Amino acid sequence: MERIALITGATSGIGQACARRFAQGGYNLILTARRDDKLQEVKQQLEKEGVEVLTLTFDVRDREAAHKAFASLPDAWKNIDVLVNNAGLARGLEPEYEGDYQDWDEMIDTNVKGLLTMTRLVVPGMVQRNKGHVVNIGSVAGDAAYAGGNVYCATKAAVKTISDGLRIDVADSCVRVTNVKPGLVETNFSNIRFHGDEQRASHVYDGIKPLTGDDIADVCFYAVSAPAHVQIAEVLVLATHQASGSVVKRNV
Ligand code: NDP
Ligand code: 8X3
Repeated sequence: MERIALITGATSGIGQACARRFAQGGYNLILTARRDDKLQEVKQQLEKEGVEVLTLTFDVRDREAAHKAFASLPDAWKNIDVLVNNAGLARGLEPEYEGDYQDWDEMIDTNVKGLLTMTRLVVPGMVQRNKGHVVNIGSVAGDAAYAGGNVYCATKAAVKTISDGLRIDVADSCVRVTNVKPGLVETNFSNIRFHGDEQRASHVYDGIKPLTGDDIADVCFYAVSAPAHVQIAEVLVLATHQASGSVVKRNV
């Protein structure tokens, strides 16, 4: 069996780009997300390129479904070399004191608790085999809050701390942990953030050339491909005219 990468949120954006990049790099793939039709499209496309792809359709917020999906893997596919914890989202940009409870729950349950569930499922095998790499998709949003970012920023700050904690807990093994922190990446992210308001979403990238999912996938693959003694702990990746979560120079 070739090396195996499990990528969550592989139906769109950064996760789908990671699927393509790891496929090019010779990995077989376990791809997960909620939308089965999209997962099958991605699988069919990659299989044309000679990669073996297994899909698991579940919501990372549903811990029981995640456990069942993982348990359903054939034994050979349980030896996961790379876990890309990518599934995640932002909802809204309201001031914290006007935030929507449902939006908050969705972000915390997906970005924090979903990521933890996948870590809890996959990493024991990595530690046992003394081999593996966890790539957590954090964000520049986790470095400092920006206006209206409140809870989303907090979830990404949690991803940083969770990554740091895991790195400590696996330091006596050969398992490595990388927190990749992108800035503005043009994906479906802003459509989801603004509940399908495409007009509002498109303005997020006005006057700036944003990053692409492929840019982030390249960074994830680079971190995983580093020599075994090199642990790229954290990478902040910004578009050239973005300086931080709240400083973006447009129409430069
Ligand atoms: P997209 O909306 O394009 O992709 C999000 C992916 O996550 C989809 O495949 C979606 O699949 C999956 N997903 C969302 N919720 C769940 C869930 N509950 N269970 C399973 N899968 C889920 O956004 P991006 O590619 O931009 O986002 C990917 C990650 O990158 C997120 O963690 C995001 O916070 C982070 N990020 C994004 C940045 C950006 O500017 N775009 C910048 C920094 C970080 P499905 O709907 O089929 O379940
Ligand atoms: C996504 C980047 O700046 O929209 O994490 O929060 S940002």
